[in-house]
Amino acid sequence: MTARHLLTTLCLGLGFAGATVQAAAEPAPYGPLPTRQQVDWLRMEWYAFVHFGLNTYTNREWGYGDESPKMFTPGNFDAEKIVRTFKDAGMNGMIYTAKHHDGFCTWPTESTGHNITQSPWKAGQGDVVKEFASACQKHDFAFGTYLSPWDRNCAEYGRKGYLDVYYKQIEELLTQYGPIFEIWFDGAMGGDGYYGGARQNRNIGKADTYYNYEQVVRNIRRLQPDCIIWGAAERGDVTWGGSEKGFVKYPMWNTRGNKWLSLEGDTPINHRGWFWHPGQGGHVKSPEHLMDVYLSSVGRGANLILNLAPNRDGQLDAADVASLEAFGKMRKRLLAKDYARNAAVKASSVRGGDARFGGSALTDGDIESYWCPEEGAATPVAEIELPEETTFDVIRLREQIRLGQRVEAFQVEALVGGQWQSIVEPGKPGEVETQFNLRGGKGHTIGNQVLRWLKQPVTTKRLRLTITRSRAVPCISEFSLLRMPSVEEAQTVVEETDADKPLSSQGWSFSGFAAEKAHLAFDGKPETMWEIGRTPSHFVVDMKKPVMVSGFSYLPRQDGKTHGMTTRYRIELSMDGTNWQRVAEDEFGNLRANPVEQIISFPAQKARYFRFFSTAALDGVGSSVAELRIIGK
Ligand code: FUL
Repeated sequence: MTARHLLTTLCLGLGFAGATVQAAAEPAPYGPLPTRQQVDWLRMEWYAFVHFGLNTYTNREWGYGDESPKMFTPGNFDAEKIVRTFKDAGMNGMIYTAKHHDGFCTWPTESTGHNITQSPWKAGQGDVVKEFASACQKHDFAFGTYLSPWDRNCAEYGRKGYLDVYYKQIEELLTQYGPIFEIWFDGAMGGDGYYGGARQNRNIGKADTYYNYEQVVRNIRRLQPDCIIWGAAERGDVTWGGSEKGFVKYPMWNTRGNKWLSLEGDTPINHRGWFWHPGQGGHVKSPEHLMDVYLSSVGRGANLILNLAPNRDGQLDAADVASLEAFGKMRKRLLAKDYARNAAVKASSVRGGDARFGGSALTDGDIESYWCPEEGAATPVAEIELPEETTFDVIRLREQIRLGQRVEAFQVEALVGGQWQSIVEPGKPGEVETQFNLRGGKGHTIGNQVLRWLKQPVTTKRLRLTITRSRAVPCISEFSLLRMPSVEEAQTVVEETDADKPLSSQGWSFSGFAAEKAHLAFDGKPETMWEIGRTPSHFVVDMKKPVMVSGFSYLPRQDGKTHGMTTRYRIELSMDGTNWQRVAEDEFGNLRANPVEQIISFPAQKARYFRFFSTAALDGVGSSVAELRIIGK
């Protein structure tokens, strides 16, 4: 790092704090911490719930347990089509009710005869769990399952005998269908039911004791350590959001007692209920309502599970799908452009004066880096300066939850007409939002993320974020400015997105082998090349500032010759040009026959320097690159 660069970094990172150069240690974790799995889970944001079983055929929400499996005849069930619908909408997984309270198992279980082998569908050879699990795996989509503890069919329910049945079911689901990202242990317990013909009311007492959730959780951790456990009398990782309307209360703490326990907001997309019901078409929730649900679950720091129920034919309801698609587009459009990205930030206080904890972490798009003031800084302020006057109406903040949840209240102000105006009022102790997000909500907790929809759009160049109350020194990873689209706007193509794209090479410099020719690989002209008479060889690109790099493209020579085409490459990234990290290494196959652009992506990483190695090439000793593009944002 040159002296000038060091100075620039410090000025940007520390702003008016002024500081000496020293490395400060990360702040000590505070309170209960999430597991790695809980952090990964929170980043999934939202996924689908699928209620589909015998209730689909009886127009009921809870089956009694005496329904005939013969009714289950979803002639046009197409798991892949359903999964694609979810994925296209931007969802990140699905959870299927493998067994609901009626006890009907939709996979060929050995635990009970009341299962799918008794259904005429696929001549008793069907397995809904398997079809969903395989479709999810094929489409790289997370798959989870709901297995009702309450079983109104089983004769042994309420007695010890049922536990063997239930544990067997858990084991089958967790060992025969690949990775399960989440398993639901519903809270509805005991009551009247068929119970093998007894038609009784069965009370199980304390669910935690009867099901022995302690042991259940231990078994699941053994079978699938990455599986998130929902419910299980709060012995799991996640618990109920508190309403089946989809919102969670705000402020929202992921900490309950001395445990990290996140919330999941759950709701069906259709007002008629969790299962499909005849004539439900007119009862679908509107895309605007779904946005409210989203802002009031994900936007309060929880996750959202949104139910879509297949009909008797096995297909999703057209009206449900239309609303999901419209909402999915709104969400994508909302998140597509962060108007604060790369904005300059001056922080009133920075931990140990270390640029690593400087304010610029708020706008760097890197969810891991964070702004951290000095311990004891009472109400630290980060001032954000946008390159130009910008209009927005949604503010998003994220905490670095790896270190625990800390912030109790924050305020956002904007400089409008020379006056500082409060656009998110700081929350006061005791205030609670108990319903859907109302525009103009206050700034309480942050957690994984908080989305605040302003009363009206604001146009400004300068903003101020103040952490007004925090349980420990705040660690804020992101500050974003977004714009809420209307349903209609969201239908149109998103033009300005923050999606990864080839970066402009303007101002970049090069070093390494034949460095003077390296710019020819970035000039947009395939006929001019970086070329060198040796392999392995490499060149280094200095992008002049850290960017998030997530891939690159390589265009082999297009002049009809093949020698020098790189057949093995390696990519390394660095922040300082000295310490390198390998991010990709592989082969470019079939270039001789088909010398087309090769596009490679890897997990996004912040870097200022990019190093391209040609470690093997075609026909001889040399290497060449007609065009290379670095992809990122
Ligand atoms: C509840 C159940 O009783 C409902 O039928 C539904 O499955 C919902 C997701 O959970 O507790």
